[in-house]
Amino acid sequence: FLKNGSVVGVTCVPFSGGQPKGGVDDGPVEMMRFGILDQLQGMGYQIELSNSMDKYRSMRPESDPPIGKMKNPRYVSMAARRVAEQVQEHCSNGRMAVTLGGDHSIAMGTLVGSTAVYRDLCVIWVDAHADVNTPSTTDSGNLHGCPLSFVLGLCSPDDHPEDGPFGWIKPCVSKDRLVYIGLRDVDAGEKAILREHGIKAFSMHDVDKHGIGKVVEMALDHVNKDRSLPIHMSFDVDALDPSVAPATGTPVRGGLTFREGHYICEAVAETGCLVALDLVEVNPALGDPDSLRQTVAVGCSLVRCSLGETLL
Ligand code: 6HN
Ligand code: MN
Ligand code: MN
Ligand code: MN
Repeated sequence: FLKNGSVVGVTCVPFSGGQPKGGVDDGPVEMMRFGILDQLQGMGYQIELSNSMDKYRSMRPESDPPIGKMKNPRYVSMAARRVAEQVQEHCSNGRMAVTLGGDHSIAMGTLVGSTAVYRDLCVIWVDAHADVNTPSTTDSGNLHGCPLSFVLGLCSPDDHPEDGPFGWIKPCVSKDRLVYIGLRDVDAGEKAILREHGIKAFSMHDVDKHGIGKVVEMALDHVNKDRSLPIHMSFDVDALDPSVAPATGTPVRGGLTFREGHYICEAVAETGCLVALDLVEVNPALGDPDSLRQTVAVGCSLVRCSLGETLL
């Protein structure tokens, strides 16, 4: 695995424009306050921190009317574009890119950034949701439910015109290099997309049926048979059961246990192929101080495990 002294490039993205609830923009600062950087240093990593905390808030355009159903399209685009630059910068310098969100719309940026350097990478998306709505299929208009449709190239030209705010996003993730774990709240339009494009997904039903060990093995076999391709894992904390991670904007019952979530991270760490990790949707404003502390703690713990903390 990554040796002592390897560098982790951390990007903090205090951004909430991809969904309506305030507070998720405080996810990164709370994880920092909880000591995530010291913890990673304690594991032997060197930290390179993108100096970005304030930039995202000041980026909000004065006027950002919806485009079709999409809410805050310009703001989401500008933030994601900056994330892309920062992640690309980390990856091109051989750092493991760790991005702390923020809502999940920022993954448009993390994936554009990581794939610019690692063209053959595969994506493991751990989430209660599929986040593959297009600007047409979305019911909510919240762009945190849409990042994958942009990077997979699934949007129609009308939804995603060259001269629109997202024109800078070209297809960069291939359908057969994406796999989901943890799904249990997938919109009808998203189910149609997954079926039509044959995108592999392991739902909570599969986790119950096969157990998490087998599911992760099948997921890795699907996208990374020889365990030789770089991996980008995008971990939405709402993949965990709300009893484990209560402080998040779109909780769904029946999620991953504490151990199942950590097992995924450990198994990915064990491959030695992880090059980019997103940890998103921690919202410290939701729930009582205990839920907040618990959710921030579990977020940090998932990051550490993905970087090998619990491997012997
Ligand atoms: N997330 N499918 C719903 C929507 O609004 O499109 C929920 C999306 C949740 C997104 O949790 O990152
Ligand atoms: Mn989610
Ligand atoms: Mn839904
Ligand atoms: Mn998500």
